[in-house]
Amino acid sequence: MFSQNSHFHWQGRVDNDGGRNSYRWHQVMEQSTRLTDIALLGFNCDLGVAANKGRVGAKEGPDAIRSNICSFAWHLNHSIKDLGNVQQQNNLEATQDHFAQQINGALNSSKFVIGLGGGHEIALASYAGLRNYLRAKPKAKIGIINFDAHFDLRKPLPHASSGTPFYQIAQTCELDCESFHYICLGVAKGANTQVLFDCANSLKVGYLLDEDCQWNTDLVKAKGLLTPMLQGVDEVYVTVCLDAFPAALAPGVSAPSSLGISVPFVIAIIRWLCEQQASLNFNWRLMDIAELNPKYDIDARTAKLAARILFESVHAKAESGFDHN
Ligand SMILES: [Mn+2]
Repeated sequence: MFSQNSHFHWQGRVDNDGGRNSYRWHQVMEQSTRLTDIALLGFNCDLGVAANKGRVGAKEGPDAIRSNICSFAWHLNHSIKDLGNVQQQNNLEATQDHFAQQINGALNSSKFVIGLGGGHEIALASYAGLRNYLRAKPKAKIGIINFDAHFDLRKPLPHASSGTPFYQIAQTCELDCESFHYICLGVAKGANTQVLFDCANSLKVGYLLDEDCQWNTDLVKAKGLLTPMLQGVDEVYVTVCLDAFPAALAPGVSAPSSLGISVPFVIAIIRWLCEQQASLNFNWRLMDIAELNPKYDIDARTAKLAARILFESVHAKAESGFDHN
């Protein structure tokens, strides 16, 4: 059935010059299910990428991210664990269901959970995991922030894929009589048909084009777009599709972008998001990083970028505190 234990061996450089102050990620990573502040969970799946006619290989993404964060310096006084990988089955829905269950469990045993993709079909599973976790708070509204070149709002016709998760979430919201709160930052006009823009508009999706996610001045626009959504939701789920970044920085993805969005833009928004949790009264406890395809990576550039985004997100959360409203 599903393999859950990661075979991954956390190892790397060891400096013996400062006790805990010389620690790196591999030295603090726990591989247990005990309560921790932070948890990692891998999604070894690219069935959605294959169904979307993308180049497959993203199922090897989670361990490539781990390999590249192993020797990052650990500056925090918090606990972190690795819950291993949910393995791909021959059926996309079954793999997503299992990942959703594991995310639900991870949210019960950690305050901040990061999913490591895997294709962007991870988003449907992450959202379902968070929704199930929040079952005790049935009225909790979830807002989604997606850094992505693509809306991923295709209809699952004939199949669900890595291009359909947010349409599927919108359908779930409709069935549950909930409103759909979704903002996509980094949309490449040439990579999304007019049908997808029309769909985004009819679902009241907020978005910025890639050309508007480049500079410090663009942060003002992004914050202006995000603030009303954040004021109206209780929970935020953040998903980073690595194809949002330029191919020079992120060649190892299923569908590379030429222009892409800027890395400092994304890090600045993540930090700002953490700072806003208390004043705008929402919780951010779940994120994922999707679409790393090591097969097409060059010198582990994309995996290093994913590791940096993971590092920055954990630091930003730690600075704002892991406790929730
Ligand atoms: Mn995507």
